Amino acid sequence: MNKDRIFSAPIEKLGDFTFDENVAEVFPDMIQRSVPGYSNIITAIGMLANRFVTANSNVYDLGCSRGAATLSARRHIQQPNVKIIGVDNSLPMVERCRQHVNAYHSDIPVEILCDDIRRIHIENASMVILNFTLQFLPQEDRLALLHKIYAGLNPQGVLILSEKFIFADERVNDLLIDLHHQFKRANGYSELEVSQKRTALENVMRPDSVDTHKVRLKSVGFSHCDLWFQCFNFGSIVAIK
Ligand code: GEK
Repeated sequence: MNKDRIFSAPIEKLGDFTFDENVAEVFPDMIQRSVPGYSNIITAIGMLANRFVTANSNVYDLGCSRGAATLSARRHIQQPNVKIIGVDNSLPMVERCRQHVNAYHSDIPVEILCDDIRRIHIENASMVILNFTLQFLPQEDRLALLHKIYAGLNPQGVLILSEKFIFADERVNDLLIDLHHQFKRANGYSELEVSQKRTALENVMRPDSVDTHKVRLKSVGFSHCDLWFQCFNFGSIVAIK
């Protein structure tokens, strides 16, 4: 696996973080070393796919990157006539995702679209995965996307929404941010890497609180929703139509 060294040397003009060729190349290493609980969530997405995906339905993986969640879901789906649609607007990610997905044999077809998740149509879905993607949309676009997901889900369909969170209690918020940085340091990132990445992400990634997510999910109509996983300031919410 190619190692993420993107922010290891001082960068004079630190621009906004983008999912370009360099990031796509090292992405599996980057996300594994940066997101606490990432592997647990990927594993659980397989378990949830096994429970929720129904025959003759679609599964959407929105912001699929290199396809980790798609592959985990595909490995565990038992129902016939299911199709998985992965979507990402980064061409370098999409190219690697298609290669990666094709490297494994399965009877379940996967289509990887290079498109903006705000533009695609969602229909006949039994499962929609937003694994660390919603946080990259402008805050004003999040509600409309969730409305579209809700409308495209079948009754009893599930949305898995994994995000970085902020916390209203400042003391707790600072503690969890600090523990996240300690996690990154323990995974071999230097102080410089942690701080340059944080600056690059400042304008690009705007986390919401768990409460904000829950209120929004209820407002679009989800009957049931709650946090099913948390590690420091990262976690995942399950919402059922
Ligand atoms: C995983 N889910 O490994 N339309 C389409 N794609 C987008 C958009 C958009 N508007 N905005 C961002 N992306 C993956 C990890 S990464 C999370 C998801 C992270 C894409 C972007 O190109 C990137 O590939 C992905 O969302 C976010 O389970 O890097 O922290």
